[in-house]
Amino acid sequence: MNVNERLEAIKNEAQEQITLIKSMHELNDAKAKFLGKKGLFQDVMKLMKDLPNEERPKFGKLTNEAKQVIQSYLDEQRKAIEDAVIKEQLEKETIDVTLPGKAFNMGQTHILTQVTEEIEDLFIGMGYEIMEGPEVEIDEYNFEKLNLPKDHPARDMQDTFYITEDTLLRTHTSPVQVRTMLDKGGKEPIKILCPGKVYRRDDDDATHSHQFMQIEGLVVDEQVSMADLKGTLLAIANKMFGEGRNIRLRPSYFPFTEPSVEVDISCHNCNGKGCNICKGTGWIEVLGAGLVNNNVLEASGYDSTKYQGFAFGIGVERIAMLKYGINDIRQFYTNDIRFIDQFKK
Ligand code: 2NL
Repeated sequence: MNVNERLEAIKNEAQEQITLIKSMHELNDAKAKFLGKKGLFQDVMKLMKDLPNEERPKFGKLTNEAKQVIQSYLDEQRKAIEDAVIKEQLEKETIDVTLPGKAFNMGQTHILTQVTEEIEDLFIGMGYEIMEGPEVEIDEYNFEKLNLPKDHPARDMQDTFYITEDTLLRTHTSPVQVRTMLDKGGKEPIKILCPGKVYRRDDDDATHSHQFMQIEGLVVDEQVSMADLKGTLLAIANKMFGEGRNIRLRPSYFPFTEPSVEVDISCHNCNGKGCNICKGTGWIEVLGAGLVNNNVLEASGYDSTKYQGFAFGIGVERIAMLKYGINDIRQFYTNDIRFIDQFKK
């Protein structure tokens, strides 16, 4: 075999083998085999000894060209292997967006917040504004301006926590309405809903709490009547206890309304037939309401010969207890996750 044939044979062998290589490790072995110090070219070098002097430069040139060709095979294959690795990695890392996601534990608003927001939604839909105010109030706004002067007997039922002689934890959200009436200066109509935390001196048990949540509503305008109040109460009944509920008004007394009523809703459990929830009566007492007492309107700057109003007060815990069959008001405040998680939407 002459030198040329030998070089051609090595190049062919290199091409054949290198193009089949799949790993860098094998590629390094191939490089050693073809181009290394103890590689195939050693044999070729031996052939050089037998060549006449004048042919040696030509032989050297051919040898170098052959080495370059083999190096280019190695380079190409290295590139091919690297590309294949990247391609495989990309395929492995493809995100299958159709796989189900990891479920994570979502919380939810407290059941009292849920009930409050449901009532807020109803009233926002009827054009009311949601108003909030301070929980630490002055006696004047919590009592005096609501027709509850000092030593009025109805103050007994609303004893509270006093900060000073004249500052106290509010016993209802009515002072928010008083503040609104004062802000409007007795001139503009009012349509507001006032949710919030209220306080009373009480001994806690299954149905009493010294702190609870209330939602009061107030409408003041010219030509407001008991009919407007009744329509509004019926809307609350149907929103909170389902379509088809009826209401019944019984005369009552609140210092801030005249006339005053207790509002019963036809039982959502037995539809009025009588059951253990409505104690056989078919009716459940859920809130108090009335037409705003003239003294209250006047005390906050409204001319009672021109303006009338209606107001109502809802106990949020009571609504939630009836709706969800909760038998102890203290459940709302213990922050027991087993209770709270029952009201996931
Ligand atoms: C109840 C009764 C009621 C009001 C609250 C009110 C507020 C103003 C004027 C007149 Cl500023 N009234 N609020 C009226 C009637 C009843 O709450 O049993 N709540 C749980």
